[in-house]
Amino acid sequence: MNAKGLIFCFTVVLVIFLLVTETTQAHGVFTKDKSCLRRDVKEEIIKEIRKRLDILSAKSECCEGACGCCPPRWDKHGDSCYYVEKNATSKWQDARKRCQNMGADLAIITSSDENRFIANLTKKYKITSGLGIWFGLQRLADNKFYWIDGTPLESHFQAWGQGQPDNSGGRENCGHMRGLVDQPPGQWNDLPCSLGAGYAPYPGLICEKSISYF
Ligand SMILES: *[C@@H]1O[C@H](CO)[C@@H](O)[C@H](O)[C@H]1NC(C)=O
Ligand SMILES: *[C@@H]1O[C@H](CO)[C@@H](O)[C@H](O)[C@H]1NC(C)=O
Ligand SMILES: [Ca+2]
Repeated sequence: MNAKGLIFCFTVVLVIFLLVTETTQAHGVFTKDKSCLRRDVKEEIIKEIRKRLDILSAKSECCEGACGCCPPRWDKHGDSCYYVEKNATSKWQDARKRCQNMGADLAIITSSDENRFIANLTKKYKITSGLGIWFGLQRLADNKFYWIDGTPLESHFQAWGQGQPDNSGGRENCGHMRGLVDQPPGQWNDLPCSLGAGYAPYPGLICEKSISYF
């Protein structure tokens, strides 16, 4: 469990602790030596805790056993939420803006596990076109690839399709994951960051943001 998860779970424990303290003080329920609670009071406290736990668990229904939530229509993996959109935009930069408008950014893929998860999402959302989905990788002026958080791709996880990145025509500066016509799923390719109108349906996109803890 990560730090945010711990904080959430700690908060739950704290709420229960405060509840017990408050209830016991309100009723003046300690026996003479102040170490034991009377049985009837104990039962009352437990009943109250159950009631409040029910409210808490109703509020966190979306979490399914974990201490964190993704908004509806987003998919959870690790500490992130992912949003896939089909036929989104011909321009990588517009795809990025779209993600940012949702408090996210284009996805950064750091492991084969994450790549497999996203490849699975291309199946779930039926991303069939070879144009696939834009993600958060771009070639910068030094001719090297960087993730949008500034991490150089070099010596990190990569999943290029065969013969890629080929920088075809010398202007393929943006990264995408191919759709299901290119098997196996999950292969990366470099594409021009701005495709002509004739390319519709356009590449989709995948956004990523951190799980939210309430
Ligand atoms: C991807 O899907 C396969 C088949 O449904 C499943 O076994 C696997 O656990 C999934 N991988 C990830 C990383 O989600
Ligand atoms: C893709 O999006 C464009 C522009 O929004 C739209 O005109 C076109 O019909 C869409 N194509 C498909 C297959 O959804
Ligand atoms: Ca290419």
